[in-house]
Amino acid sequence: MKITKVRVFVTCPTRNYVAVKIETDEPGLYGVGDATLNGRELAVASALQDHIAPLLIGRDPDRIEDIWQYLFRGSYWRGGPIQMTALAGIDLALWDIKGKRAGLPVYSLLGGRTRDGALAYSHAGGGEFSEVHESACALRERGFKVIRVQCAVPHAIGTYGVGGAAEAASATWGAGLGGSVGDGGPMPSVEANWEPANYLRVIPKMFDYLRQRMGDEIELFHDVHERLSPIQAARLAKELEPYRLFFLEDPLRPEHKESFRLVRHHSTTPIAMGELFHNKYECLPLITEQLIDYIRCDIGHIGGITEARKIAAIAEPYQVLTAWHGPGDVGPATHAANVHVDCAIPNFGVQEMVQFSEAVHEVFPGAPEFRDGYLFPSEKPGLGTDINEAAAAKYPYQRSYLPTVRRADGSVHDW
Ligand code: CS2
Ligand code: MG
Repeated sequence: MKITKVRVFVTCPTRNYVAVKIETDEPGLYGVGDATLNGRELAVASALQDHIAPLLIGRDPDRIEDIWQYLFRGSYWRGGPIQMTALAGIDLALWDIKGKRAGLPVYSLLGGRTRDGALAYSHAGGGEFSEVHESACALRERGFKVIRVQCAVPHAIGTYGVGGAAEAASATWGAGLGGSVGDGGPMPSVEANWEPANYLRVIPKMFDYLRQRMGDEIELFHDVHERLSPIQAARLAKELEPYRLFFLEDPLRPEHKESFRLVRHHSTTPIAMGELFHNKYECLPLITEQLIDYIRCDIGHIGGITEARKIAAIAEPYQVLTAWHGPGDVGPATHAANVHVDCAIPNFGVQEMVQFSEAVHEVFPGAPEFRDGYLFPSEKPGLGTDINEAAAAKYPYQRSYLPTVRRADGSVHDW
């Protein structure tokens, strides 16, 4: 069997997605992968169509690991989000082909089910604690047993995880920093006047408010989003101990791996990290030193299923569980890959999910099913997702960027 065509799609149903379709010389046999990288979609699309696609024509799609090694090491310049997202798209499409060829869902190719479904979580947020509480209760009503909670930060204009806040901030600050980019596209939205001290004061109060009203049974956690210094993260993790978080996510920037030792030294709050790593090597110290409890890589940014199952295997003996990244800015094929891997490994922890819009479901049918707090992989051969090319063509790319953050003094901070 041979790869005959590699086609790349950039489409914007609700938000931009990049998809890759690998066609073969077996009539009707193709695979679809997701290669979406929020804010750098066109760079990944170019890496795929201008550099990687020509290298794949004529190769045997069955040789997934060989193609992975060839694309990861053969380019010499290895790693990084753009190349690893492109590689993930290819990898997912190849696993999709292999499953279709075998007549088996991908979880079966990976060794078969280790669980009926994957415990899922979604995002609750709000400006005020009462809004976060209302949002969390709505998710609990829908069956979620694990919920991420984010609230506004006093004096900040816009806050991560509080819908629409960053846009509001850019209305105030974006214009002040130049309202549009070179081709007239929208300036990245700006969260402004964000101060760690204000953040560190409000988060323990939010959990106190929620625990008093929701009790101890519901599993709650929070995403720091890489915004704290090591000692600030250690302080927050320690102060949150009484609220028994499921985990505290991304306390530090990915460049500060050694500093996780400081956080670990000061607190028993479970720690999660990983969405900003781009391959198994970047995860190693946090896993082998047991500095984290959950590895949260994004399967769509670390090179796909082939790499994810290795990361899970590395983590198993260290009792680190998986919690693959699953936000709205990776496509349904990555979400499907998440759940196939979740249901075929022994050390699964929890799976992030989002509710896709009707437009996304139209372009990319087959996202995993959510029932009573759990996600279930498709039983169809392959990943179970697809691309509706005609629908994709209805939604052309729209320039957009991730928000940025500035401190009170106007300096850049981590979003
Ligand atoms: C977040 C992401 O879901 C999460 O854990 O960290 O939503 C992240 O902000 C986006 O993927 C960035 O594009
Ligand atoms: Mg996160």
